[in-house]
Amino acid sequence: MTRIPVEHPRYESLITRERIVEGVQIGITSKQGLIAQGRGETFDYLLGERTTTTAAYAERAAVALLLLAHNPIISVNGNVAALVPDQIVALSDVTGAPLEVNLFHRSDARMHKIIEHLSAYGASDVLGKKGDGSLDLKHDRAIVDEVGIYSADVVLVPLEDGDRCSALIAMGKNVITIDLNPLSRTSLSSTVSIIDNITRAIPNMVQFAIEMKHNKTEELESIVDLYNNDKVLSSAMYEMSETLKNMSIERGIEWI
Ligand code: PTJ
Repeated sequence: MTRIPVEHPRYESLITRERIVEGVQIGITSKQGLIAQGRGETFDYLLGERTTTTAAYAERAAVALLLLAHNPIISVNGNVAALVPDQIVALSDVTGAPLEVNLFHRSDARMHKIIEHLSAYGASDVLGKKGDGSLDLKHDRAIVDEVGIYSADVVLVPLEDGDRCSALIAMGKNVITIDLNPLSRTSLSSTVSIIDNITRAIPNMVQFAIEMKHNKTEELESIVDLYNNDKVLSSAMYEMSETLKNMSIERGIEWI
């Protein structure tokens, strides 16, 4: 890994890049995952590289859904495994939602390496290898475990590529997504759309889960009932336009 000095103004962003590159080098992240990360970075820049108030509101609602679920599951792909392996295992532990590896660029070798990688961070019984369930999709993300994603009532799908989210919604599930693009098919179709970088969203959710774990069922239900996903999407777009406006003004460019 290239040494990045902590004083570097782009430290967090550069370290994240190093993690994704390392993920490719050790065979857990796809090369396409690098491009996905680059796309995410652009939206994060527009968002001001911070968790907005409405993103935190969505993260709390997502945790409430996971804690209320009878059969929750957390889907993991190559980018998630490279960026937040420790925190995704922690979220699984605190919410009781198992992890299932589900890949767009699926191969036995990557499945195996990701499961090994998560196990090294303390995960046990990672699902995904069985592949005895099927979603209504024409690509390898259709391959799921019967006891996992297939039968889950609440699914957390970070860094999605779009159509799986719709397929899961069509099956009557509640779907939580983490995607920095508020206009992606994923964000537009999910139950709770978290418009935040996964590197901030998952640690935030771990903290919320620790705080909310002993809340009464009615308290969690009320968080979910009051949740408004359209507000989250429109607020993310507003925040992005405000960041652009403020940056323009700071740099002496007239905002018209
Ligand atoms: O590991 P695999 O084989 O399952 O492949 C995973 C990728 C991510 C390559 C695959 O799902 C893919 O191609 O995804 P897309 O279509 O590029 O979509 C990824 C979405 O996640 C985009 O809307 C990005 O803006 C967003 N994104 C990228 N990095 C982050 C992110 N959102 C939150 N945090 C990030 N770090």
